[in-house]
Amino acid sequence: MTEQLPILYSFRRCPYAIRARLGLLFAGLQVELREVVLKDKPPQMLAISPKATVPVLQLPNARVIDESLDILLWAIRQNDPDGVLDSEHYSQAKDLLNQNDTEFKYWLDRYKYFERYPAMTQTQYRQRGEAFLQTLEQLLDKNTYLLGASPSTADIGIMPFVRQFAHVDRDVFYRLPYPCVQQWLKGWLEHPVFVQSMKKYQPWQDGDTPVIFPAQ
Ligand SMILES: N[C@@H](CCC(=O)N[C@@H](CS)C(=O)NCC(=O)O)C(=O)O
Repeated sequence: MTEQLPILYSFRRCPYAIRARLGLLFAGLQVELREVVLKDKPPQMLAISPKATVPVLQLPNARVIDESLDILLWAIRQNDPDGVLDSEHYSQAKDLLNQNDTEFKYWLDRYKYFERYPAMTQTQYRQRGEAFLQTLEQLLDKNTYLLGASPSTADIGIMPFVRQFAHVDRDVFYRLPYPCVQQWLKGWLEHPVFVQSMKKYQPWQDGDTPVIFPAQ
């Protein structure tokens, strides 16, 4: 009998979903992946998580985890061969993740969708977001990864958002005075785990053959 896998509702480009997929990959866990179209979310996902955001993880025991950070932590608490939980630095990681998910994400959305927020110019929004990049730059000036020589929850949880910030305008981003952040992001974009996390899947439909992520 095949073991029942957790089900992950995901959206390829969503930074929160990328965070969750990275967590699962670092933990070496497999899930059944259901790629979601945000404008047409499957009723099966809405039934278990009415707040209707991705990612959502449904465990075989029916428990539902619908916050990306909780999915990341759940995964690496099962198995953490690379020591990404790094408990010695976890409270620092938590602070950074909190800054990312509140302040940085706030300015990132405005920088990316500046037409919807006419109160300030796109450049002003970008400059507000850069305050967080400065914090990251100081950390990365000391270490290859945010909190040390190897990736931690902070790197995994934050890199998808810095990627999104950079991709608003790559030329502008790579001209900013944050060489360590630029180097760190480039390293992540080429990292085999990140590359694996970005594999493309067709949107899920009820009755499809289950997609196992990562494939064996
Ligand atoms: N706090 C949530 C936020 C997740 C989130 O906002 N995801 C976005 C996509 S990036 C979403 O699903 N938005 C709902 C929509 O676009 O309909 C988490 O960490 O999982």
